[in-house]
Amino acid sequence: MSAHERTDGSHERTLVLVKPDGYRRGLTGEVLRRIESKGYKLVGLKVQQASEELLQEHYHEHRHRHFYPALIEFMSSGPLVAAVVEGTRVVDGVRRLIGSTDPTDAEPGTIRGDLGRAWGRATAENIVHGSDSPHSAQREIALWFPELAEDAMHA
Ligand code: DAT
Ligand code: MG
Repeated sequence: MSAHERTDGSHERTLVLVKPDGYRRGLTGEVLRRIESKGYKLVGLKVQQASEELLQEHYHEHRHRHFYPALIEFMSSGPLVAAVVEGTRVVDGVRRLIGSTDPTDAEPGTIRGDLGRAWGRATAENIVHGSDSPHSAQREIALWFPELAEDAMHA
């Protein structure tokens, strides 16, 4: 956590992934548009094919869940877009923009509610990931953007 976060929280950061389904469907711009239009700032952005090793680290907490093998396969199924987004209370704010995990249940108005649906597969394909806490965000940013994690440590 940087000195700025301790005082006013304006430098809070979160990790966003436009998952392979979102990227394939051409929804990257729409997802980022919603996040930017809300007023948050993009501070890191890249397209990449994630390695299984990276995805296993990223989803470590889910490694014993029934959907885990399908989740890793899905997340490996094509390029995705990784972004670091900054702003006061951005972790919570982005989670609210994204909506709940199951895209059928996600409220209309949210990214998953408006753009996602169930496809009857073993893992939910729900377009986007957002870190679930500032602690998770720090861990995930270090995985996906080691160059920015370095910045934060020196800030
Ligand atoms: P979220 O992505 O909303 O933070 P999570 O961290 O609990 O949700 O799970 C990670 C991903 O795993 C989620 O985006 C989709 C998939 N997933 C989670 N729970 C699932 C379930 N019960 N059935 C199928 N896929 C699931
Ligand atoms: Mg999660």
